[in-house]
Amino acid sequence: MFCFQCQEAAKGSGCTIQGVCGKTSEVANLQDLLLYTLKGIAIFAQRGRELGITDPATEKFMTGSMFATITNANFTPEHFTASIREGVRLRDQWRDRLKLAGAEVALTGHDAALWVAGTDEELMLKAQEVGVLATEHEDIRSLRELLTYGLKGMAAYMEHAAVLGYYEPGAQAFMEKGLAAALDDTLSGDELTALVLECGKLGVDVMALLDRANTTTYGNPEITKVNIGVGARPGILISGHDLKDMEALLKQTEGTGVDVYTHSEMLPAHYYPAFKKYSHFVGNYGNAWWKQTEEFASFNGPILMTTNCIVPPKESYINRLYTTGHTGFPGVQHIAADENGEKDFSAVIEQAKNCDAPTEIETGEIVGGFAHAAVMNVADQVVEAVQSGAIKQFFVMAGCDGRMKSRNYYTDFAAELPEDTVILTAGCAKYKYNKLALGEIGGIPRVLDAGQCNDSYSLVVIALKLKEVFGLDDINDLPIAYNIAWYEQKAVIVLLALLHLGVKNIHLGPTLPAFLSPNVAQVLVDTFGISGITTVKEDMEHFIAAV
Ligand code: FSO
Ligand code: SF4
Repeated sequence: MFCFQCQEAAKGSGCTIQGVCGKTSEVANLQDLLLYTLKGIAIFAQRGRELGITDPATEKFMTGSMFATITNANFTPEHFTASIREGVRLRDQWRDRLKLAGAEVALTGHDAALWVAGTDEELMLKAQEVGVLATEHEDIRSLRELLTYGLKGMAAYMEHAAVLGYYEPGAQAFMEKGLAAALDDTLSGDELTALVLECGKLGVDVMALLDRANTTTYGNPEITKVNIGVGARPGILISGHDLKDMEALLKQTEGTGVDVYTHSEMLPAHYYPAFKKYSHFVGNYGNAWWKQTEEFASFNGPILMTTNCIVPPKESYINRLYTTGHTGFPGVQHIAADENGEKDFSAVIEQAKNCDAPTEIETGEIVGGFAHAAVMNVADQVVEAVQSGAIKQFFVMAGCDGRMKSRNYYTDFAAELPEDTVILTAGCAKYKYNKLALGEIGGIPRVLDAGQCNDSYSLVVIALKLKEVFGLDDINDLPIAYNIAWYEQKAVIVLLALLHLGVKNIHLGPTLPAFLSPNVAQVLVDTFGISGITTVKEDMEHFIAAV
């Protein structure tokens, strides 16, 4: 295996024996082959679209399969073997369809368009030929993977929007174009770079789409205090990002005597009006994804993982763990949707009834819900605070949390920020500082949490609004600094989206992606002023001097 798609890639270069995330070599290889299969489908689907032929089943398969290969989403070999076989079937169906239409297809002679799925053993052998390292040129490899990881993040957000009935045909078309391009040996580095930047544009479109899907379905997030203590009744803990699963679980648990708590990236569900009406929606339990092995143990009740990030479970709670959607882990019960997309969580609820109430690990409240609509409601207050000098600078510290000790930088950075600064956050990165007593400025909390990582879109809407209010020509003239933490591929699409919007001088940590070759990293430095992090002191001086 060779995988370097996340921030925790072994030795900062790539996992080769087993993933730091717990992914086996077998699963890593099968994920590579699934990606290759998707690229094969893309060769035909892209051409089909040009001719006006589309296939919803292929589109669903493509986004779902991309999502399943994201870090910490699915660890089940059988899932990937079945997906590869289904992918080859869809590809062949496309080939026949286009042949019938008399269409000429570029790259049709490529092995990805032709290979035949044999036995499981043959799939494993094939998988070893088609991984990341099959692209020999370091910069082309880097650009192909940067594009692929951006597409994976985009697929995750497309999927969340799709379950709520929202689609963006342009994003699907780009998914096909991008995947096919990642196979195309005739493309130059410049052409691939252009595709990477185009991916950022589609990233903005897809985040806007998901924002529309979420707010239309569940209302605009409101400024909300969330309980971090526990109640006396048994509970179900729900994690991940899927708000439709959240809604179904709340509905199905109503009146059962079982409470519902959020973990990690599901915390922002508390901010939506549609979920506030449930009195058994008690609070948020614990912290970011990587703390789950301790926190799931002490929760005592069942846990539902709707998306990544899953950590290989401990024996103490594996029998209480459930996956749904595109997540999976060997030996963990999976709840699939029926043909109408509905899910039955009764097994989870029945188990919860026989469990102890959660063990309390902390008490108090945290505040969030500062997505664009809520911030617009207090826009006058914010603008006045900036004009009076009460708020001197904003720091976007969105992104991800993770296991590495070096991420304590973000806690220290938040704690050391001057008192006339405000942190804008989204994603699980917030857990590094959302329980610090950072206070308020004239009633505005110094940490404004917009929501999940996809709600980074809200931060951009806020920045664009401030630019308008202050009559500025360039988003970079605002007193906003970007000190972003990344972990997995959704952060890649968020980053590409920010670059597309013209945001410059983003600091990215705790380390720069292993998949950026020195030359590709240099392009990002030269064009966008991207840099890594240094020490809190040095970075702080740099940021403060910049306003
Ligand atoms: Fe975090 Fe995991 Fe939301 Fe990611 S829980 S790391 S970027 O899946 O998606 O922020
Ligand atoms: Fe390693 Fe990250 Fe890949 Fe897991 S996802 S194998 S930790 S690089």
